[in-house]
Amino acid sequence: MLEIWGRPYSSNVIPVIWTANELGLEYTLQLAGGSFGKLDTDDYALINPNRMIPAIRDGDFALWESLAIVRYLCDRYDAGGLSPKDTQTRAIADQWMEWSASKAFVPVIHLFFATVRTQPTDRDPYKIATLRDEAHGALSLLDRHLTDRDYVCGATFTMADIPLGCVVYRYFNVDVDRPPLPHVEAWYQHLTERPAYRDHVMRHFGTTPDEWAALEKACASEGVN
Ligand SMILES: N[C@@H](CCC(=O)N[C@@H](CS)C(=O)NCC(=O)O)C(=O)O
Repeated sequence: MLEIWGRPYSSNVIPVIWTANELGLEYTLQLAGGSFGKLDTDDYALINPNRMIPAIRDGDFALWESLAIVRYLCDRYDAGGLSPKDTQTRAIADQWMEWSASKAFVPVIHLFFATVRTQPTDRDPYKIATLRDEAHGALSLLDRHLTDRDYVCGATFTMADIPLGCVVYRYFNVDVDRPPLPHVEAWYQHLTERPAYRDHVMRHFGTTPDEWAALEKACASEGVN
């Protein structure tokens, strides 16, 4: 059976868990990283020598790097569906997945840490506004792209929507004022209709250290560890 190693609240693990559920795959979640540890073990180094999450094991095959895992799962289990068959459509999917990691993820994750993971008394309004502007600037490009298409690759949902869908959930759910992004908002509404997105991406972040610790502990009921 497929094994996914990681924590279900971790930003790079969420796309992998969403993909597996979108594909209807059976898997076991092996809780690792953060308070679950295990990354320093010799056994884990055989799965991911970077000692980071996520990683998967599919039979004898091990793979790390979240977006490589998303591509692998879609290629192996839904070629021609979530993984577009047409070479140029596939290239466009790859382009936006790379762009998600290089341009959109970075300001949004920093904005997330500057808000959700920083106690209100320690938050820096200038830093938050700067990160919000950077995130908005990046996502404006996606907004223009989505002007005349429902999903990133066109009329249907593909793997290209997955990393960006995770980024956008965080952006839309941190406590900041946001300028409008009408086409991204419409696309996000489509994503919220997908059960796997609702169950595995639209999760409460935990806003205090205690709440966060409780969420981490609750993960144990979702995994085999
Ligand atoms: N580029 C890598 C980044 C992996 C990464 O940064 N993982 C973080 C969690 S999001 C990690 O392993 N941190 C150590 C930990 O959680 O204990 C990927 O996309 O898989």
